[in-house]
Amino acid sequence: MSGSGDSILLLGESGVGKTHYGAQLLRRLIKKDCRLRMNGQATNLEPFEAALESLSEGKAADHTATSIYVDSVWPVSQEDGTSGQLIWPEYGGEQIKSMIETRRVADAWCRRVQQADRWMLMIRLQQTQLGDDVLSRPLSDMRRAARENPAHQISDQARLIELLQMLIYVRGMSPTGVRPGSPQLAVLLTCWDELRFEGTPSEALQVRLPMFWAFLSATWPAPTVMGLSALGRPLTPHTSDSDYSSRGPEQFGFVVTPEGERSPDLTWPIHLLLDKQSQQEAD
Ligand SMILES: Nc1nc2c(ncn2[C@@H]2O[C@H](COP(=O)(O)OP(=O)(O)O)[C@@H](O)[C@H]2O)c(=O)[nH]1
Ligand SMILES: [Mg+2]
Repeated sequence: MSGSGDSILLLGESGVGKTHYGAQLLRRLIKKDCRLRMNGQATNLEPFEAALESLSEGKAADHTATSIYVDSVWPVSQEDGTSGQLIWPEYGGEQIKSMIETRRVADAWCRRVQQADRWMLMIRLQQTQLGDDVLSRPLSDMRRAARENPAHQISDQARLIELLQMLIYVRGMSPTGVRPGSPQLAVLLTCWDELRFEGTPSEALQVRLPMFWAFLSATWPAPTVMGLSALGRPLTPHTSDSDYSSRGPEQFGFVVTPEGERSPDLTWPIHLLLDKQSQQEAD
């Protein structure tokens, strides 16, 4: 970890779990029993306060307002004593959606993309749908659908590829693959608890989003794919889960490592991303 700001570009459409992960991560950092721990005074915690409070009551938090973008600055250290500042953003995920839909990257986002050397893309597989093809929908059906003329929508896989391609362009990366100096990318499959998938996270991605996986692995050699369940189980905003509030939110949530093992250490994906970057700098 370098001494300067270790900013992570957190990418995720709305509803993938960015806010809840931020709140759970913050609590783990403060509790200091994970690989990464808070080492000083964090600033700009306001965006996470409501979520922290709701989780303590065993409830899910409300949705983040669209226009918000706030960087929280968290001074963190690792077990080996290295320290740095983690810059963790909080924003309404609709900003990413409109980026894809309008194919325009706002100036502020261009700067973030150019400056951050670590990108973390959060995908909630339950929220994505595979487009129909001849296997899932016979051609006779397709012909009927064409007559009915439903509005054309690009598939979720194509949207994610489009997003990465836009970021690669803004960053000035070679579209044919990662070179030294290119940002590290980790894909986090969120709400893993609702997936009920037995294999590793990259297997889940290959099964559920094969075209996106093909693009990802052609662009980033050996991309890091992890699973995340920030909450550990579903919560609702209005009914309190009494077990959750009595045991405390820090007892819940887990990460699935690229090898498919579960770990309660929610700081693991950040640790891995920071470590990969330092390895690349050392090479
Ligand atoms: N089952 C389950 N639900 C989650 C988890 N993390 C977040 N959620 C739910 O996913 C929804 C969106 O989460 P949120 O953090 O607001 O997403 P954001 O829009 O990306 O910030 C909320 O209803 C949460 O209760 C999780 O680990 N497991
Ligand atoms: Mg949010």
